[in-house]
Amino acid sequence: MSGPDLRKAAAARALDLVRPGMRLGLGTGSTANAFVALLGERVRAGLDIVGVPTSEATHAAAAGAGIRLATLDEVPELDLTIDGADEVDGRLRLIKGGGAALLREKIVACASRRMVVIADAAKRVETLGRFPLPIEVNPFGLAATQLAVEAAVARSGCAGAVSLRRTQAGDPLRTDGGHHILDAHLGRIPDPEALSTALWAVPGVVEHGLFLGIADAAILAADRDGSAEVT
Ligand code: ABF
Repeated sequence: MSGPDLRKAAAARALDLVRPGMRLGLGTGSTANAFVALLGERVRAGLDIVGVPTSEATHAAAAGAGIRLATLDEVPELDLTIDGADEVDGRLRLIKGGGAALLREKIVACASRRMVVIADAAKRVETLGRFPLPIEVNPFGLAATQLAVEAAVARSGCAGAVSLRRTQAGDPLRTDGGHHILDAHLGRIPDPEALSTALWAVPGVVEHGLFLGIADAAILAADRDGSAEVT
């Protein structure tokens, strides 16, 4: 099975969790997009829910699918958020932010009673860190913040380079919130909680892509002899 088929299988299973009247956080990325597309079909068939998107891209996709949308200010308490991830470990700790939407994703997930991850089972890892950790930073004092992030990374037992994410045109990437992203290429993160605490202590860090104690469940789809095994 192809990656898109696996993502769609995970998204379809997540749809089973949706009940009429729910206030839903809508994630970002291709797997979350698959969920939004399937949810849109249900909505057009009469399901009444309201969605809070985690990015401008998801806002556009969900609006195009006919989903009724609200801001988190209008609906500050959500029942369920469905979102993708870049890595998930055995304790449901995540790396997110490959799509540069981590800040809104974390705010929305934390405003939800439940957060469920949907992903290709290839995202499951023993130890977080093979995927570069995205760190969202304020543009002011970027060079100083990068140095402080590098020191925080080293203090928390990690090693590796930290780089500024750029667009294809070579410009520093801007998130929906107008911030930049530093990617920490660490290989492995032996103590995610220590790294999280160390990064939060850096003034220019707006948020980081370690989601610790936030996800309640993960729906992972793997290829089993040509069909999707969803667990
Ligand atoms: C978002 O999309 C991000 O937090 C994560 O970086 C990414 C996963 O994308 P995909 O589902 O396309 O693999 O959930």
